[in-house]
Amino acid sequence: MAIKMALLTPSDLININKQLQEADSAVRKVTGLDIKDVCKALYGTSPSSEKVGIVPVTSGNGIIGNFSASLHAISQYFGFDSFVTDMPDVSGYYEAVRNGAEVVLMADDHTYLAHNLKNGKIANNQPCTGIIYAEIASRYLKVDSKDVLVVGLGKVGFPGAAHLVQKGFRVYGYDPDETLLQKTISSLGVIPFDLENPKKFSIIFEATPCANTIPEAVLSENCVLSTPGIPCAISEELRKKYDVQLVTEPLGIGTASMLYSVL
Ligand code: NAI
Ligand code: 2YC
Ligand code: MG
Repeated sequence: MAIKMALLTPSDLININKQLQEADSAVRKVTGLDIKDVCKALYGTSPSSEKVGIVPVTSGNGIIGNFSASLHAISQYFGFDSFVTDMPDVSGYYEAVRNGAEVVLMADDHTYLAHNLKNGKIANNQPCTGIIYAEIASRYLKVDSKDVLVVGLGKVGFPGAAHLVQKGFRVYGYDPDETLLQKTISSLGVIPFDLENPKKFSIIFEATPCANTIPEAVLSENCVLSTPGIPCAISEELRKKYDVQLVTEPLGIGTASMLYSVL
């Protein structure tokens, strides 16, 4: 059975530095912190030019254009000393270690990891992404309620929902996959969100590979939508109509979360 894999495309990653700067200013507007501060608050760590070796991987759908170059730009943006190996795969891994990498960054079609060779810590992009986007949403300065809506309860959404429960929010969740919804209700105590009698939220966290997953009825004026999902969960037209504070970025925020979590 062909698993529908949500893979990045080179066009998602065009001008990653500009995308990172725009995302950083959105995070600052919503939380008063920049992405680095949010990572420091989450993990209690700060980089000091650790050497990061980025290894391209040819398995499965193969190397994605701009992916390694984006990881390099992202690592530098967050204060790491990164390099991309000339060789991919096993040879690239050997090259990274021989050239002094303290942390290795690499991804096949299923797992994107950061591994700190010095302290043994290892991070997976999916939970790290869910947690940091949930954390950003939870720090909305103008929020006046403990209610939060989570749309999409998969490999990124479920860890994000768990993080919000741990932070003491009243988490409403929705996913068309009944098994995932039931698992989230029983294991996290998440309240199933009923699309038939919707309510408005000021904090929404979405993690799906689909567009138009946020019904207009749940949007409140100036609400936060924090979403790693590709494509974007709401149209620009709907975003404008409610002046939604949109926090979204294709790879860098999740990567920062991974790197800070292994220091
Ligand atoms: P997943 O497939 O594990 O989970 C997605 C979930 O969304 C599924 O449970 C599915 O039932 C649900 N869903 C689909 N349509 C929905 C709808 N209309 N309403 C509510 N839920 C709906 O995928 P995963 O790994 O959690 O990734 C989610 C998205 O995040 C993907 O688009 C992926 O490319 C993206 N992503 C982005 C990253 C970033 O840094 N921006 C990093 C990692 C993933
Ligand atoms: O260029 C390469 O080294 C490729 N093997 C990279 C494959 C990454 C596949 N994963 C993804 O596109 C998504 C991203 C959102 C990050 C995590 N999964
Ligand atoms: Mg990201």
